[in-house]
Amino acid sequence: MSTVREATYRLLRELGMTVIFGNPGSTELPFLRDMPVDFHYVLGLHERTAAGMALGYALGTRKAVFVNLHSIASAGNGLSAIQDAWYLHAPLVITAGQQDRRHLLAEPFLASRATETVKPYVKWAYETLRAEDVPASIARGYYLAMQPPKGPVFISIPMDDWIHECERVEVRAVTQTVLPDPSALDDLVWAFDSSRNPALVVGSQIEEDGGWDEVVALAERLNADVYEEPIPPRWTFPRSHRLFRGGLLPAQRPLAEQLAAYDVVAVIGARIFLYYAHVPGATVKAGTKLFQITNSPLDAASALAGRSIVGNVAWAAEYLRSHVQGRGRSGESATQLPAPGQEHPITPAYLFSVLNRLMPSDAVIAEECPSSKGDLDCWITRDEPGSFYSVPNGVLGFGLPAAVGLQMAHPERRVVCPVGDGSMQYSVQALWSAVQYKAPVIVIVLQNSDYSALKGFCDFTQVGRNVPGMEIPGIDMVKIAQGYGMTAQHVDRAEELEALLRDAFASNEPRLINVVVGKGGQKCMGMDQSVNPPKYQ
Ligand SMILES: Cc1ncc(C[n+]2csc(CCOP(=O)(O)OP(=O)(O)O)c2C)c(N)n1
Repeated sequence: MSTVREATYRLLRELGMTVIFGNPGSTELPFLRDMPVDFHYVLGLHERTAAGMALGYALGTRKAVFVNLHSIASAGNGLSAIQDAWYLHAPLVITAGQQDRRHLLAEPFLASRATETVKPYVKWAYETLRAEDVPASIARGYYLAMQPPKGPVFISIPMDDWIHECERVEVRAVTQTVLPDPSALDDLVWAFDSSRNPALVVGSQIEEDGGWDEVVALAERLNADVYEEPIPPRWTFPRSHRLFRGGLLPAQRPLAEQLAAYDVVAVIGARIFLYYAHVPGATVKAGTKLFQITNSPLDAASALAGRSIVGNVAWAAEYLRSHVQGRGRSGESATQLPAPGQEHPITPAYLFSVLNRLMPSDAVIAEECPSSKGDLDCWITRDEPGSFYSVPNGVLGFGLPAAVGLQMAHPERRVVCPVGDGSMQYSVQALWSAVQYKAPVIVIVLQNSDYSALKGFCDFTQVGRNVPGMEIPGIDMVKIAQGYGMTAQHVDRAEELEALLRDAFASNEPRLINVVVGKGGQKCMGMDQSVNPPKYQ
């Protein structure tokens, strides 16, 4: 027999979860005391940051990560990162302390209803009924978190549980690959073989299932045009590939128009479809045969049209590649955009074109720059797997902690975080963690001193500009970063930008560069008024 605490550390070690991201409080201290020396505790000064770094670390390592939050206090503060993990299918095993169960009924200070609070955004929310169930609950949470579609689980643990006696829990082998139905894939093979003009839509689950190479090989065998899913939280196809056609627009009618020329469309590893503005229209043009391959039964059930095939995306792509007939294609060369010039104020397009030229080819981008997304999409090319991550469900605060967690997961790659001056404020404390844990992330703040994306949405939907809370003047990002101990620089002249970026890449330290850019928001997620957006007035 051992204590619950000892049995838990043994289990965590055997499950490979020896890096713990957290923010502590009184209800976690009985667990955290005398942490074994082979464990590494990563402190986030705010729970959005702690859970957000864990999310980045889970995405980078492709393994489950253990998070220890503080009762309802932390579960509430960390909820936006938990929902990011839900939408990104990131396996987080999140625990939080509960008050001592011996006086819980009397609602003591810090009594927690955290399980009810997080429930919609986790695969399992549980409070241990008996102290000796703690290790077995964590083991169950781990297996569930790792089962595709992966995702977060949440376990609330009363603080008196850790000192009880319990049996050790044996780690079991639980397989994680669920194969799609070959007869359903044969129907898609037949559809491809009889198609005039097929297209693929690639989505984030390709990376989850490790299917990058298989999907590229399938696209090349079909010689099919390839589109990225709308508002992609990951890029899952080489951007400079001859078959790559860019991203789909996140609204019904314009998206259907983008796909109108194709008679067979296979959506691989994405939802059908993620929309933003409501622009009524068909999902795809009548007559287009639509298929979805997804590792998520939920996404299959909620698809708006088409035939859904549930199972491992990499396996499906390899099956399709080896069964479809190869197709030819007459050569076309991609049109080259003229390089953006130096202007004052600096344009996001210029910033990204210079960054793209200077970044190592394996650098990783964790992006959160709402109104500059379009420019980033145009000018940043990444051709390697695991190179791009972005906000999965529009809740800001994702980018910076994700970048720090990704950098910890990839010490050999450089992580760059282009982030809006507004977005930065939702999780700014991650700067401190980057410094303390020597994660050499390069943070590029796009300072336009307003919420440009929201102003753009005002124009797009004809709400008008008479809306409060759109300006954010007077933030000194350099001083804030320096206050957290980070080297930081400010630039507002285009001709000075390149030298600063070169210097950041040459150094092996975390760095913040605050770039004053022009106001954005001329388009709404790549869309202008020609798509007939809704009017809210
Ligand atoms: C947590 C959260 N709060 C508020 C919003 C609404 N929102 C969407 S875009 C945006 C502006 C962000 O500003 P910034 O990062 O400076 O980017 P910009 O729009 O200027 O490009 C806001 C506040 C949100 N999506 N998430």
